[in-house]
Amino acid sequence: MSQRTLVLLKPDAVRRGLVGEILGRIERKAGWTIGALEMRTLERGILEQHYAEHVGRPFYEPLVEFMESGPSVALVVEGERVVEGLRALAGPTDPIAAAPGSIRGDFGTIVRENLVHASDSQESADREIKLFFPGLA
Ligand code: RTP
Ligand code: MG
Repeated sequence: MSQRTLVLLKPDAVRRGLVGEILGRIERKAGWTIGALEMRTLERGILEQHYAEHVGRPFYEPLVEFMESGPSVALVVEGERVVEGLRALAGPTDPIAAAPGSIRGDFGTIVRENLVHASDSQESADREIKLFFPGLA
């Protein structure tokens, strides 16, 4: 079933020069395509909406500060089961627990600086795509 999902390459991925590596992994999956892509430093307003579910948690404020610390790359990925597929490609939140072969497992060590975001459900994907790409049909 073809789906769309919202992916962010977080500021650590951009700072470390991993944009090409991560985009390459996504593009090489059979039939998956990048439908929209933009690089920009995310502002607090969009991050507050994006991470609304985490408001009040101890990691929330440092997470937002990290996310506004430099440019991110936002993209929409389209294709067969991309919502589940991008979560699998990213690996679990904690990079040390993530298997080698996943993006977080291969490149991360710190929970906060875990390189990528991928929508966790179709409902989240629809909401996040509207938030980051309001002009997209
Ligand atoms: P994401 O939303 O970024 O795709 O990641 P996720 O679903 O795997 O993780 P989530 O629970 O939604 O947490 C969002 C992001 O917050 C940071 N985080 N830090 N204990 C901590 O320090 C902590 N826990 C979460 C991570 O950057 C995580 O991706
Ligand atoms: Mg999440």
